[in-house]
Amino acid sequence: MTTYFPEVQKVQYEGPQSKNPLAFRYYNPTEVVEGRSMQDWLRFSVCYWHTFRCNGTDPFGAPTLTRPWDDGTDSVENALKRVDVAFEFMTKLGVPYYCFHDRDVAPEGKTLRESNANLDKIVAKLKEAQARTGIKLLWGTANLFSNPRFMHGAATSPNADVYAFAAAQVKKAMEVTMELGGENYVFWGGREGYMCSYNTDMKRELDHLARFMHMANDYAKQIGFKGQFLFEPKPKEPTKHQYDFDAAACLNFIRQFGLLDVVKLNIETNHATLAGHTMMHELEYASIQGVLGSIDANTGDLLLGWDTDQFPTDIYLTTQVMLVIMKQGGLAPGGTNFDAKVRRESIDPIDLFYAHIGGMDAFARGLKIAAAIRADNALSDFVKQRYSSFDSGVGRRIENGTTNFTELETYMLEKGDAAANISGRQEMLENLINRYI
Ligand code: XUL
Ligand code: CO
Repeated sequence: MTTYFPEVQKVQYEGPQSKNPLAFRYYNPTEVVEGRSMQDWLRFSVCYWHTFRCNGTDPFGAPTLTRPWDDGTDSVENALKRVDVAFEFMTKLGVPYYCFHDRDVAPEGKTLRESNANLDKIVAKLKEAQARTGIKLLWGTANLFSNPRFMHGAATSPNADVYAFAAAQVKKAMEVTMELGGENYVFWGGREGYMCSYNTDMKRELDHLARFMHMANDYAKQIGFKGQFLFEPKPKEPTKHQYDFDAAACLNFIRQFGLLDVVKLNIETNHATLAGHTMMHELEYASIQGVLGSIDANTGDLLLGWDTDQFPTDIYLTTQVMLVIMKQGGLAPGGTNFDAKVRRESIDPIDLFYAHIGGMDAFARGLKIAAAIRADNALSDFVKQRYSSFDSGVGRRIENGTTNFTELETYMLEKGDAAANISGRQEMLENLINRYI
């Protein structure tokens, strides 16, 4: 069989002392952390779009990543060959999952019928490759943003025909996701938002989007698709006002339109930071409300203001992420999807391996560090103590709803002033985290 990465063997765990750049130093899939294997905690996934379709274009420059296996066409033949490339890459890397948009895996045709037929051809091959390698589909999704027909949005377009096209496309993408055993289905509202208030009926657009989600849910029930639906919050880029701005905006929409049992969130680091949040904030906010479903693992650049989708290598970041994920007992059926791309200057196929190995090792370290912090209750004891005034007396009555403003006033009139505050100890806690890192 042709090999597309002849210089790479199956990537092995060699331990922290290894200097081999094509080995894991921390990710040891079967190693048990808090009673669960690393692979089950982390559920890594490779994304098809950045890893196998990204060609290094940017707004100023032409493709730099010309792949030896790619003939430069968007043909079905090239797409079929790409399946072999993808499964060789993922097998050698040792990831259990992958994800795709419909248009990443198969070329769009001139009509919807032709596009669906193209997709069917590739899906048949993906199914074979999954059976052969044991690699599974974490999620599927539909690309409702690249084609010019979606310039005004998809489910929020003012053009009812575009809405119908988007519905048909999601219907098909959901069918193939189900056919491939996909465990989730993602909705990233690429152009579900707007650029200009003067030409926008925001109420109608949001109502239409809600109808879309209910129809998607009805169809999932109709065909027996059991995958978890996930919204992926993002504040801007491409539109100025994205309706799925952040976890809070998504949750408000989900609640307002009765979708709480239907949709959870797929939270992405670079999207969190574009919204002015930390990833840990977004994860915690979603998790405490029971809607943290999955993550897109990447990172932005501190100095650039757009979605750079870089591979995560920062141990503080991965530790913070894993602290929240472990607190909620894991992500399944979600996972850790590397929605990340190599820089356009990293032009060799082997750079795809370095990038993913680095990301996986960073997460494995984050997992182990978070587990050590948790084993010592290093943060949780402090936080518990910080709120202990709510464990008895007036605090207890506030929490269990057995007091009121009049009683609280009487209490404070008698006492005269609140008890003295205690230090938040931020610096001590930052030092403590450094001890574990
Ligand atoms: C875009 C983005 C998407 C979604 C899937 O910023 O993150 O690739 O993950 O549509
Ligand atoms: Co993403």
